[in-house]
Amino acid sequence: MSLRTHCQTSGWTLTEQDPFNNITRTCVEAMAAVMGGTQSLHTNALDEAIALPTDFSAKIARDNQIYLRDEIGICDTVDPWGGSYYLEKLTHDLCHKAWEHIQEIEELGGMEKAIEKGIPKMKIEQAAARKQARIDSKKDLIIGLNSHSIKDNDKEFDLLEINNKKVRKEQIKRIKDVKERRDEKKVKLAIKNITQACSNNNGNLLELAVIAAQHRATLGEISTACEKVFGRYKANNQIISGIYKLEIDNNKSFKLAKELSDKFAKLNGRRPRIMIAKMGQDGHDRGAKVVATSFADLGFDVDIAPLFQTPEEVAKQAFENDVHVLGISSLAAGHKTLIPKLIDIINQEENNILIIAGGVIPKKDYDFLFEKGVHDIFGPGTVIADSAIKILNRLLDS
Ligand code: B12
Repeated sequence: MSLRTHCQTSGWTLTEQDPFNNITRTCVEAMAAVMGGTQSLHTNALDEAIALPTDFSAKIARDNQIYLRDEIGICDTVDPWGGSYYLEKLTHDLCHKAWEHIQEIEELGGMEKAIEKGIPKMKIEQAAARKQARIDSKKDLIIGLNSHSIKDNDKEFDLLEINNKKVRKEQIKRIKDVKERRDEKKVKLAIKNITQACSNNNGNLLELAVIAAQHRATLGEISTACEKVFGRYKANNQIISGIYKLEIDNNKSFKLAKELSDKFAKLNGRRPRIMIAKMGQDGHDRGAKVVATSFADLGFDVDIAPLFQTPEEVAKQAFENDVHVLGISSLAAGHKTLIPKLIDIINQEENNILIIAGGVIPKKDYDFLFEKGVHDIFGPGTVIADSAIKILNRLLDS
């Protein structure tokens, strides 16, 4: 049987600025997937960097596929690029680069060992920092963001808004209903079998998890059954340094931000200290990591909190570390509930902590957050050195 693949166009390439350009980006990426022979395709919506898609934006995304199939006739040819020297060369280079990575992992003793040592994570973070610096310094152009951008690019269209509190209530009710209807004895036994298999190091955990799920055990119960033996994986949060700086060194904003952070250090006897945190179920850490490593290169002392924190945990760490700035990176739409809660806790003690937010936060929510006490918000496409300049000026003014 030939290799069957599903492809999704990139969400990362899509911008908050000039969002209608995203339709073109998605179309080109979809075309590449089809030309590469994919059997199944997901096309992203134009509001990707703003919120979850609406019916309006999802239809345009879907129509991109129909357009390629029915108007362009792209599916009529089995291998439209067959025989292209250039494409063969690209494929060849890609395979060889991938093979180098595979060899490196093998030498480390396999993927499990490599993950334990934090190697794949570090490489991803290095690549992300390099890419961010290339965008920030305009070495890589993104139309509507760092090239051909217009001032008034906030075209109005409807955004999907989810009522988090309502969804939470509904989900809790659903779980309660499921628990009331299931056979508790069977669930307990299935869960016990998982824990036992973990501690005896025998049995097929996937099979046992499927059985537990069939008896309506929840994902939380299944993973807790394993956690009892294995503990919970804690990512090693090291901050890589030097990568952002290396790519952007000569940039005007970078230099100014560095000068301001040096000035702050001189005046205060210690470097500006920022803590980057993520709260709730939001696991999008690329932005938080990129910001952390870039701020370190800009002369900040940077603390990075573990993922999935509660507002209480974040506030505690911020006080303990005596930070000047608390930067919340929020991409999973928890900003209207988690950030105000955090600010309430922070305000219970006397402090001068500057609260900053970043990530996927729709513009229409900015005023709400400012009213709650957020000082600045930096959305997708932020040039990191520029955000640092703004933050440092605030610190120096206060
Ligand atoms: C990459 C990505 C993922 C990756 C994340 C990998 C990782 N380790 O980070 C994967 C594939 C795992 C993923 C999973 C999911 N994702 Co996702 N993801 C994205 C995507 C495409 C890009 C995010 C990104 O990395 N951008 C690049 C970084 C560098 O940018 P950034 O974080 O915005 O940071 C910049 C600025 O915002 C700012 N900034 C950010 N934080 C801070 C902090 C400070 C202090 C400062 C100064 C600046 C600053 O500076 C940065 C540099 O410019 C976004 C859409 C988008 N284009 O934004 C969706 C998106 C965030 N994902 C979304 C969703 C729904 C999910 C899933 C729930 C999907 C699912 N059903 O499973 C899961 C959730 C996983 C989880 N537990 O959280 C939604 C969230 C919807 C919403 N907010 O309403 C989005 C918006 C897509 C969409 N429109 O539907 N995702």
